Amino acid sequence: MPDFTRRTFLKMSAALGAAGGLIPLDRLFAGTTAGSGKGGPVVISTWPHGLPANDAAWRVLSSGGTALDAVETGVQVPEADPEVRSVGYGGLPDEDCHVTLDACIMGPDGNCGSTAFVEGYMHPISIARRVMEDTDHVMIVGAGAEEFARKTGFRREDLLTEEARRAWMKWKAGLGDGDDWFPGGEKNHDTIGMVALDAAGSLAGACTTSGLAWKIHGRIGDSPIIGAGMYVDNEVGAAAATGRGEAVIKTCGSFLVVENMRSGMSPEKACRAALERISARHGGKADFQVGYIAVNKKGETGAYSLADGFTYALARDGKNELLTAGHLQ
Ligand code: SD4
Repeated sequence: MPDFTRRTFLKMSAALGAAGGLIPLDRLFAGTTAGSGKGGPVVISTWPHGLPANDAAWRVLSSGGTALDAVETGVQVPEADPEVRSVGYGGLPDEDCHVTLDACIMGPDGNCGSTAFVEGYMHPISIARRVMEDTDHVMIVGAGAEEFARKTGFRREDLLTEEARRAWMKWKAGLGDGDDWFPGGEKNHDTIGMVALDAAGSLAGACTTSGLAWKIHGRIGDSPIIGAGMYVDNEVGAAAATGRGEAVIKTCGSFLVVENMRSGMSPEKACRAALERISARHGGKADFQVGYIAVNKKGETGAYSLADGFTYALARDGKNELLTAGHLQ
């Protein structure tokens, strides 16, 4: 199981080259069966950090790997990137200055694993995968998850960067941003959710986050909750969420998106309809952001958000592009 360190991240970044750390996808796609605009392989993930994550996922898919390996490998990139302040290493801490991480993963066979409120391990997504594959449980959290990670060979490390500590001190002193869910999605909440369809037609998904900055110690969002932060049904499609986790949990967000696709909606319509559910509960004036991404069994993709400003990365057909989702409000 890959275990990235800051050093391997930096090496990987160097290997990826200058322009935003991206290998041109025409090279990555060379010799693969991609190219139809539909069907696999395809990878979709949230926010601009989805671009390098998609590149890593694509390398797995284009060498014949599975969607499950692709999404785990893909989301490890922002987990290891200290510049991404909402995922893994460098993530902003909670109100007591603890970096606590949440993640989940799900494969085409319907098996899934999850971990939450974990400190000191850079790759909660890989802990979640171990929970899925090495136990008959779905979710292991907190101190128990840290012990599980230690016993299964993960290395403990300090995830609080100097930059994140300084941001926390500023917030603590009342000079920083509040713990708002900024509608534009620019500030304190940029979970990576990723869903993929491989060349064999199998779906998988992963979601990993440090959650809301300055959250109450012990708070867990939607990201590690199967059916909320992410969901896969290999007969139908897969979806993942970003934004205000509480609103996503209350509506079983990713599950709802997949169920909407089951009833015949396109991925984009399915995302939009799930957001309408949230919006209606807030009188059409939700003052926070939620975004969904989705892929169906045919490889069609879509995304939508409550507020303006949700971007997502889509890799297929020789391109890895950052797109802006349509929005409800
Ligand atoms: C959470 N949904 O912890 C996560 C945060 C997030 O984009 O998505 N940020 O509620």
